[in-house]
Amino acid sequence: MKTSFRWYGAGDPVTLDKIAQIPGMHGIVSAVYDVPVGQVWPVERIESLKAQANEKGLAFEVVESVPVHEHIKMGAPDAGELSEAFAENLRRLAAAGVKVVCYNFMPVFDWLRSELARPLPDGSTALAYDESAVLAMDPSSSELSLPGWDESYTREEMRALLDAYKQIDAERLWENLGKFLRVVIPVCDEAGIRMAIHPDDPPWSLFGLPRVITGAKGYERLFALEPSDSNGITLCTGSLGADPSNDMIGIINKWPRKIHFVHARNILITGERQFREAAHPTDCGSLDMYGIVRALVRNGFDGYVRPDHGRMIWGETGKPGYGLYDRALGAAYLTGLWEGIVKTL
Ligand code: DNO
Repeated sequence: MKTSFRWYGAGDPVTLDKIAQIPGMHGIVSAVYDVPVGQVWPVERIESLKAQANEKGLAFEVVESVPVHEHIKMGAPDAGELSEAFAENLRRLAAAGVKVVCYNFMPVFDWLRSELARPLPDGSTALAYDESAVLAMDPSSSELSLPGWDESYTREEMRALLDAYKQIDAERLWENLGKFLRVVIPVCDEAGIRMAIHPDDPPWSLFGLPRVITGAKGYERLFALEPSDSNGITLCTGSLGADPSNDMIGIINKWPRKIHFVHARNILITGERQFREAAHPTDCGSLDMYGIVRALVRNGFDGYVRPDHGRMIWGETGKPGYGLYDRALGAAYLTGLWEGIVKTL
């Protein structure tokens, strides 16, 4: 396991120095955040991220995310050109030593939550999701923008986008994903870099927008589109786990070579389509974190794992889900779990 930590760049209050002090930390997960979606990242910017990480003894081998332009997802006339630009980004990242690129194919919205800071009995706060509260929001309003998102739209842009997606059902989205992968996967194979699609979060459709990467059925179809192992996944336990019918251990056992990146986090399911995020250990939530990590170890997984969203604890303030303390505790828990499982195999 290569333990990794998401870093939002120079403005992130969680500095590289702090990340480097977490025991067992292999590297950072980051991105060039200020180049508009669809444009190629300047080589100097990629190199600078790498240099900053390396200077602190951290690797920079995972990018999260290279965002996929909405025109690619909706199959607009410039989708081919935009996919070529994405492929050029992959070549540049591979040349800088990046091994894995996380991306998603969710129309319009990335991950969604209804609350950023739900107070928990122990005085900490956590992100939470309640479907009725989400559906009560106006999708074209700024209420629906989350601080961890890679981009946000103006109200007008959002309306136009939602309108354009009325033509796109799940089948069309699959077709467009297939076209995109046919451009980028051969480039990955050649350059030695792997694509790791992030599951839809939550793993079901919302606001009439299709979501297709929601569990085993979706993975079956995804892998059939491009059988190369470069066409792989980010196993995000918290995203997939929001749907209790997702058997994550089964997914790991079935497709171990397709898992290039793991987002390990726990959630507590509090009702039908309701959950709140929890501390990482198994006993704190609804997911069998031990079983998941054990399945990874047993299948010889040797890829990148990052603790995912943490609660806000010890009075920390910052980007919801992306503070230092609870994610660092998560990293330490995962490292211990890993060591214990490996040594008793
Ligand atoms: C949420 C993250 C996602 C993820 C993207 C990948 O915290 O897991 O925003 O980065 O969906 O493209």
